[in-house]
This record gives sequence, C-alpha cells and structure tokens, in this order.
Amino acid sequence: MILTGQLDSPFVRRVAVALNMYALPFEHNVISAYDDFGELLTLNPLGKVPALQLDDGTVLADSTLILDYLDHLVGEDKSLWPSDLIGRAKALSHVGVAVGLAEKAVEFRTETVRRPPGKVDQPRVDRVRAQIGASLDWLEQRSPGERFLGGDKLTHADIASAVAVTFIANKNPEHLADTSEAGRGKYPSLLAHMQRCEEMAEFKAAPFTDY
Ligand SMILES: N[C@@H](CCC(=O)N[C@@H](CS)C(=O)NCC(=O)O)C(=O)O
Repeated sequence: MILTGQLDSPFVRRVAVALNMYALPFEHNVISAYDDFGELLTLNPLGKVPALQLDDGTVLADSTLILDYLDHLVGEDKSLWPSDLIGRAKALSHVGVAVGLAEKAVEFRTETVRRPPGKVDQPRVDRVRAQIGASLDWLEQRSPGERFLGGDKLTHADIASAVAVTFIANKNPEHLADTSEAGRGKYPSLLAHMQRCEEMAEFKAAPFTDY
C-alpha cells in the first residue's frame, strides 16, 4: 500500500497512525497537495490528500473511507472502534466533531494564509474561528482525565482528536490560547489527551511535520 500526502495534514496523519496501530506496512509518498498538484490529480481526481493506493492499483481517497477499508482489512476484533453500540455511537460522535474541527482548522489557514492580500473575507474568517472555538470547547468537555476516550483502548476518536489538536497547536496556536485573566489554560484535558496520544510509538512513527 502507498499512502500519499504530507504529515502536516491531520487527515493523512490519522490514516498513517491507524496503519501503524494495525502494524500494516506501507510506502509513504510525500507529495504536497499544493506544490505537486498536477501529480496528485493523476492519482486522485479531487487533487486532495490523503490517497491510499492498494496493491491492486485501486486508489481510496478521504481519510474516513480509507479507514473504513483498513478496519475491514484487519477485522472487527482488531478494529479501532469500540465493539459495543453505545461506545461506538460516542466514538462516532467524537470523530465527527474532531474531523470537522480539522477541516475548519485547514479552512482557517486557506482563508487567512492562501488568500491574496485584500481578498480576505473577514466575516467568513470570524465564522470559521467561532466554529473552531466551539468544537474545541466540545472536545474539552469530553476529554478524559486519563488514558483514552473509551477507557484503556485507543480508538479512531482519540486519533482524530489528537491529530486535529496537534495541527492547530503547530499552525494556529492562538485558537488554544487562554486570554482570560486567570489564564489557567482553556483546554487542559484536551491538550493532555493529545500529549498522551502523541507519546505513543504509533504516533511518533508518523510525526506532525512542517515542510
Ligand atoms: N475530508 C477529507 C479532507 C482532506 C483534505 O481536506 N485534505 C487537504 C490537505 S490537509 C487537501 O488535500 N486540500 C487540498 C484541496 O482541498 O484542494 C479527508 O478526511 O480526507
């Protein structure tokens, strides 16, 4: 299998970490969604990363669909989803917000960094900032004081949350800043959870990288 995409992308990272968790060997094709756009279009007509090329040549795009394939490849027992229905619903709910947060964090950069000077749509930027803040608050309220979201076993929900928060911490740490007078930190549980995840060997083998 060949995973295409840089490790500054939270979507590429959630796939790379899952591949590591499943001990599935893969080649890593480190190309940029922007600088190598032409090459990427030949692989994925959407010109987006991640893309995962299977050994028979099939190309899967979109991290959630790629993970669906990998989960089925390893089987239910090894899959990074809780086996009970309630646990799974909670994990799905968490993944929805965490992956959406990553999308909003990437959109924030597109709206602020990639727009020509004078072309910034400030109401749009303000809306995305509010979406990021509300999602961080939501995740903070549900982040566990120890171990992982569902207990002892790491799930896709932990990975999605950790890679999104790491992306924000590296690219736009101001979203995480506590501007209140007390200044005790706005997201202590969320950040501690992110650090616990990032200390794992499977995360370290796919580290956030600023190219
Ligand atoms: N929902 C997609 C999001 C993927 C995504 O937005 N990737 C970004 C890189 S972080 C990208 O390729 N952007 C280029 C573009 O949208 O033109 C997923 O989960 O894989």
